Amino acid sequence: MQKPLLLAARGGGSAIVEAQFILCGLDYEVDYLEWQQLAEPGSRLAKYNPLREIPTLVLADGQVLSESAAITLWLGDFNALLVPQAAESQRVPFLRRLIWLVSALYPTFTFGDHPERFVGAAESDALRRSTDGRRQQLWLQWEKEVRPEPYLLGNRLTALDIYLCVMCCWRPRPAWFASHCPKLFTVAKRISAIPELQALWKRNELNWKIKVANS
Ligand SMILES: N[C@@H](CCC(=O)N[C@@H](CS)C(=O)NCC(=O)O)C(=O)O
Repeated sequence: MQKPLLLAARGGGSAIVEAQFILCGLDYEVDYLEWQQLAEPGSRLAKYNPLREIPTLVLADGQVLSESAAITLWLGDFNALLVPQAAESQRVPFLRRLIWLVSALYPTFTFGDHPERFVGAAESDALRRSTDGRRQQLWLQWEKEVRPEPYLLGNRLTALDIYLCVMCCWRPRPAWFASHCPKLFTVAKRISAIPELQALWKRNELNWKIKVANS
């Protein structure tokens, strides 16, 4: 059977999906695009996803699955390792937080990374600043609720831990998490140390950022 193809960019949200494939032991191929290629209308990403966002997964039968949460739930249909199933007590908090991550937190990057798509040049800096500030508030909200025992949902490693670990490397960066969200940061560090993920962090240049915050 043909393997699913993951369209990716180094250090981006595709690492959240790639880490899940690796931990679940599922076969896949990955195609890393350069960041500047993502916006190009003629890129190989645009062919599959008109939003031109990664992660975008091309399934063996040719169907396209974009959106990290959709991919996460789809993977959970094959392998329950990282996705609590209906009978598990973690199912509800998992779904709630997964959708919160992609509908409340991820969009702060959508608006802040490309403010020119949403506002005029004069407002661009303000939009980036306000979305950066909003994101910090959201992380602080989660920090209040979380008990890292040892993972975000207790003793059950889930895809939420992977999201956190990758997103911790993005603005406001690991040093901020270490000082403002120590519980979240503890979990991120724990995930960053998983042996099977070391090569992935390296090719995504995500590992050293965690180490810098540690030193
Ligand atoms: N809702 C999407 C968000 C994906 C997303 O924003 N990806 C970013 C990289 S981390 C991207 O592709 N940015 C390129 C662009 O917007 O031009 C998901 O959860 O997968």
